Amino acid sequence: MAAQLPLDDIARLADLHPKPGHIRFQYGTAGFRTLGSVLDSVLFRVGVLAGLRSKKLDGKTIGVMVTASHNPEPDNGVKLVDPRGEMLEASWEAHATSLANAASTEDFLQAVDAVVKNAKIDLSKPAKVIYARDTRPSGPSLVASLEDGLKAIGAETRDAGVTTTPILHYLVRAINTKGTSAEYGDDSEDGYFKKLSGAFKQLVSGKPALPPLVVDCANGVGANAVEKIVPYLGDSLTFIPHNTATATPGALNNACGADYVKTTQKLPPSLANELKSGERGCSFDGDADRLMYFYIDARNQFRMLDGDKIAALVAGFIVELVKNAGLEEKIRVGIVQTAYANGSSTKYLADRLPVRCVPTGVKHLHHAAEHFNIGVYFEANGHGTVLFSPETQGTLASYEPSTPAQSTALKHLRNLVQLINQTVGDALSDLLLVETVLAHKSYSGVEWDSLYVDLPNRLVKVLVADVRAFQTEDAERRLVSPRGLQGKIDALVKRYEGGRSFVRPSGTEDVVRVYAEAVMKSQADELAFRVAGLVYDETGGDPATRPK
Ligand code: G16
Repeated sequence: MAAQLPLDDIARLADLHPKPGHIRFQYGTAGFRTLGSVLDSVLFRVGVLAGLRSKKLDGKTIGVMVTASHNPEPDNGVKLVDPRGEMLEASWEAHATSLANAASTEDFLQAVDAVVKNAKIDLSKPAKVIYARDTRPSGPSLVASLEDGLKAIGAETRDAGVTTTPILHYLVRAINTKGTSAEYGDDSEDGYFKKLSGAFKQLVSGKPALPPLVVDCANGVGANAVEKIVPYLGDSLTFIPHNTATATPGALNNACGADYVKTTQKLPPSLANELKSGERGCSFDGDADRLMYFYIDARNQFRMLDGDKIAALVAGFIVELVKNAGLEEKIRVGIVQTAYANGSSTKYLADRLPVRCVPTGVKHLHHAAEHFNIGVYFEANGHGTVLFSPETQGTLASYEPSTPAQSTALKHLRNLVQLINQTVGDALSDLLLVETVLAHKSYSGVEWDSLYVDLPNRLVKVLVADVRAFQTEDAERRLVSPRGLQGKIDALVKRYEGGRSFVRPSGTEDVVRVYAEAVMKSQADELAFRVAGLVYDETGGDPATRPK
């Protein structure tokens, strides 16, 4: 007889985690994300879903990360990680949303049954799930709800404890590739730190040591990762960690971290006296999957080096290595960006490499990057990585260089494959990548920054009555609804030299985002606020939240 769902177990435990009646949950850009206090039922149901996903994939291990990343401390969230360490396959997002919104236990059982039937899940298969959480105060109780869900579906579980999102992604891939030709690394934090630090030390060996690096850990879980990797790095790199108060209530992402730096285009106040002219630093976000760099220029001004600048730095370095290795004809390097990429970065990169624009969200960038032999993807917010296709990794492994220069470049490329966390954006791995390039090029922030000059830009949020009224096309560069609004934006943009602006609904917050750029800062600011005004006037909202 075919295996059946353990309906009694599921029902009994589901009764302990009722859905709040008034909320509709949506599996969005980065999973479910909202106030931690309303997520109990969602976590239970995600536990059940993770078990089903594993069964569907023949017992491969699925990851579950409990985090709300850059969002404020009271928020929390949860996302699923597929066996290769990637974001959950898009077709399962609808299953996640339907399970999360079932009104009662009975409805939930029906929704689970529908997923089993729709996805043709063989329930006799094993279910294996690994999970982790960031440092948010709501984490422990949400993990307990998740564990109930995993128990209800009978999953075999592994608790990875408090760790970064990219380490959880790494662990998922390491577990699922163990003993195969695609083995990714030892499935432990120790394995992760050894892999990254080993490759980094090889890459910078013989190069003059860079000055110590100030790291703003956003008072989040990245602080733990930075502390742990220090002994592995030895004297190859010195960190000066800041904002490491993971246990201080309210400190997480508060006036610090990658999102603060990107959105305010300012140094976190806590670093005000830390950096002198010419010195560089960087910021992680709350779960350490984003990285922003910055430095203080000769006039003592803060200068930001965002995801676009990281993409330009890294892509240039990789292209050079590919050429020096004599692999230009075999390996095609490409870039993936979103509409948020600064117009100057797109121009700089498109003059040198193929560039693709996709909608916001790592899953979109990641999949587009897989189409290149080496795909470099970074969102302007600092979320990104580099993917080496399996064929390219094979080419790098088997290629026989004909000169010492080719041999050196090849060795560096092979080490980059080890250094870079290819499952997802990883602040720590990306930091080591950036430091590698700076060491090779003998660049300070100044030379790096001068690759191209950013167009002044501004990002603002608008609180509207219904975010779902906003729909986009053309990789989120144009609105299709509310009808008529895009025409008004176009008319406004035309009046600004070098003007560009777009409007999109956030997938992680209940807001609409407005981006604008122009040749002058005052014009970029004005354009952003005028477009925000159009959005506000079109849809209405709480007058207290009118963009100022
Ligand atoms: C998540 C996604 C990113 C996205 C960001 C903001 O990041 O993984 O791809 O850029 O949200 O998305 P939105 O503008 O739709 O709110 P994170 O670091 O919060 O997980």
